Amino acid sequence: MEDSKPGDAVKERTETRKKEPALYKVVLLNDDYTTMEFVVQVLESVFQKSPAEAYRIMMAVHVGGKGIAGVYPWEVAETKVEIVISMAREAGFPLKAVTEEA
Ligand code: TYC
Repeated sequence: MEDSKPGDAVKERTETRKKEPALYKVVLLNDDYTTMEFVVQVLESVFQKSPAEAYRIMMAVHVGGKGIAGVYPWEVAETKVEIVISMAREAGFPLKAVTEEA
């Protein structure tokens, strides 16, 4: 059998590629319409943040455009995004949340 042939390197890379990341960030995005109070309430109720930490994260998003609400396994992160979006739409706010690889 020959030592190597085209495709071998690709096959090796495929078999040894890194696993999918286990954890995902839930990222809140800033907007001009969602109230600060609502974002703090979401951070306390959905992400179990203390009032002080919730305020700190909200202000980081307000000033910097985005911020991390928490880091979770994929299904938990996706569910929290859905909860945030549905709470926001229910309250009439355009607040956005997305997941990112941690
Ligand atoms: N920028 C908003 C305001 O001034 C507050 C806000 C903070 C909105 C964080 C969204 O993810 C957000 N009312």
